[in-house]
Amino acid sequence: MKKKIVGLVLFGAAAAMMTAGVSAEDLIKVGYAQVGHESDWRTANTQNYQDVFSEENGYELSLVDCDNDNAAQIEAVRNFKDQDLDYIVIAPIQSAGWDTVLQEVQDAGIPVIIADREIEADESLYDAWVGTNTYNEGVTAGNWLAEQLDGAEANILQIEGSVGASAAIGRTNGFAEVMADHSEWKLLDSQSGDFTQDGGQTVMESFIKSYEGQFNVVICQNDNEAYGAMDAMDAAGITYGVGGDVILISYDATHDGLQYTLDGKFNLDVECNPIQAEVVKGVIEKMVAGEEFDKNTLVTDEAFNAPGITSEFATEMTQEILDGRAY
Ligand code: GZL
Ligand code: ZN
Repeated sequence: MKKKIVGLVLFGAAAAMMTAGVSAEDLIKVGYAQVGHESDWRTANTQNYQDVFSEENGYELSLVDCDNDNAAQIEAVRNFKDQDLDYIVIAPIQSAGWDTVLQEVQDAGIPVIIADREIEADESLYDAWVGTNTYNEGVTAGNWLAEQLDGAEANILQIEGSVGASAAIGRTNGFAEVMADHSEWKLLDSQSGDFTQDGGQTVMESFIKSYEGQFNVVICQNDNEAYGAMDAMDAAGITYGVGGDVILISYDATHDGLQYTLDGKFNLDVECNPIQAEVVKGVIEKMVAGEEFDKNTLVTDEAFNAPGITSEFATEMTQEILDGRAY
């Protein structure tokens, strides 16, 4: 009889725990050193992490917005280590400079997942990577342009992302690989707009001063830069998009970017999918369970071009696609 009662009492306590949700100390503590708040892409990525790594899902998320400041990001990771969090996720502002702090974290026995972008550190210094292939995104943009120009000349201006960011390096190098096959293309200039709308506008204004009337292609390495470039071209009376004098290519395919693509203001928007937190959570769950997990998981992308354009490298944008997007 006694055993039964004890059983009931224990069961009751466990049930109470369950209904009250897991207790604070049972939450899995995840640190996320986020790039910053430079773009709509980043906002969508941050919201996605906050939705997925919630207390209801059993997590305590410490998200630090590192404001595009590399030193602040390294410090945030060091602080995560000192707080002895369970897992550390890093979306690296810069590709370089990670070896020392990653070694410290590894010595402290905390698993590290590199997310979104890439780093130049040896892969033995982190446990997993979840992100997109921005080199391929650049190749896609190049292949689409070659297909559409079909041998016609291109005088190209490029607004790059943040200096030293793998997303900028990848897109620049991927596009350059295709450009190398086209002697009829000329890259007039390529400067960083730091993935921001102000940066895109400032760089485009300076480009217009130097190259007005000489360019027929503008490539912006994210949608927010493209919004700035559009403002600068509007102010200078330069037409762009379908039927315009300038082909406008962007990256990210955020909601507003795809709206501009649907409207024919963007000729092409190459997707870079920010909805990555579920994949990262899947890796952490395997780590928690002591199960095998993939070292590298690619989050797939596609590309969208304006209606009326057929392409082997991009999907024709429609209202249905826009309405069905997660971000
Ligand atoms: C790409 C991501 C880039 C986006 C920008 O993976 O890191 O950073 O393209 C964002 O919009 O600022
Ligand atoms: Zn060619």
